[in-house]
Amino acid sequence: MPHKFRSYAERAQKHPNAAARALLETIDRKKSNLCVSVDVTAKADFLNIIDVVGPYVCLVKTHVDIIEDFEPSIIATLQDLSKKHDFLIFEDRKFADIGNTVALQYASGVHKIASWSHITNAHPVPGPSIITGLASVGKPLGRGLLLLAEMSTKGSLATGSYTEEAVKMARAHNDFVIGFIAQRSMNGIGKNPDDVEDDDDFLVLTPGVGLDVKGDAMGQQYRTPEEVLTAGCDVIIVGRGIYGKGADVDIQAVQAQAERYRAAGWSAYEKLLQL
Ligand code: S5P
Repeated sequence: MPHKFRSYAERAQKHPNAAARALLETIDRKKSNLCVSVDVTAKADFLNIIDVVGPYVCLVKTHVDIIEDFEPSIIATLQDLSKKHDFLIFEDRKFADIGNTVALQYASGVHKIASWSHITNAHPVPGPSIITGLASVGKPLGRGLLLLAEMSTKGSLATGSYTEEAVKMARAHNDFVIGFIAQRSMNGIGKNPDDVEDDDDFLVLTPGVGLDVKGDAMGQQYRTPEEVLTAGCDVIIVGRGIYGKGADVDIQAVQAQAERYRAAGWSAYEKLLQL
């Protein structure tokens, strides 16, 4: 049986994973299901954007490996901003290797992702050992993992039985896997709808969200916040729709767009609550 629509607050009370609970509580407290993806290459732009969007988001998504002038103090500042504005951090690392290697990539190197990123993600392509590897580092730290069960891009291979197997892998490791990068609700997928009560509570974080354009020149596809919330997604991930496409970042425009997307995501949620 599919779930009736549940509020973020209700889900927060019951969720067994600390990172998932923290995210659901933050969403409820800030009335924001918006995650801003800060895909810029200069340290100054990265930190300025985060400071300005901070009040409007539940989560900041990073690709720290694209920052040209990366230095460890960036992480300390990011953590200060996370406390100042009350948001969680999601390094979009998309791990995809054997367990031993991903454990090293997660814990070590220049970025030491596990030490500061509340949530990270992985491709399920290697099978369950990728979860075991990442959990060996992340679980003791109270982190949460998302599996990429679907992608937003044209021609994505993550469909059908691949998606279904990803959900089964997550269900078997739901002490560490808190949900998915996907385009719709993943609850109940791969279960027999006739004989199983659906007790899944996976978070679905959804990229490919834009209010003004339908895609880019490199295969990205956008839907509106209302479309993705209606499809059963929980968090909208927005990048260029908020920080723009040009080389120069217009910080006032960034703030206006963050507020616009927060309002759109939240009103889509409130509509569903009232159904
Ligand atoms: O299927 C996906 C998965 C991810 S995590 N499609 C995506 O676009 N992403 C990420 O979301 C991508 O790496 C980028 O950081 C962000 C979308 O950015 P935008 O500028 O297109 O909104």
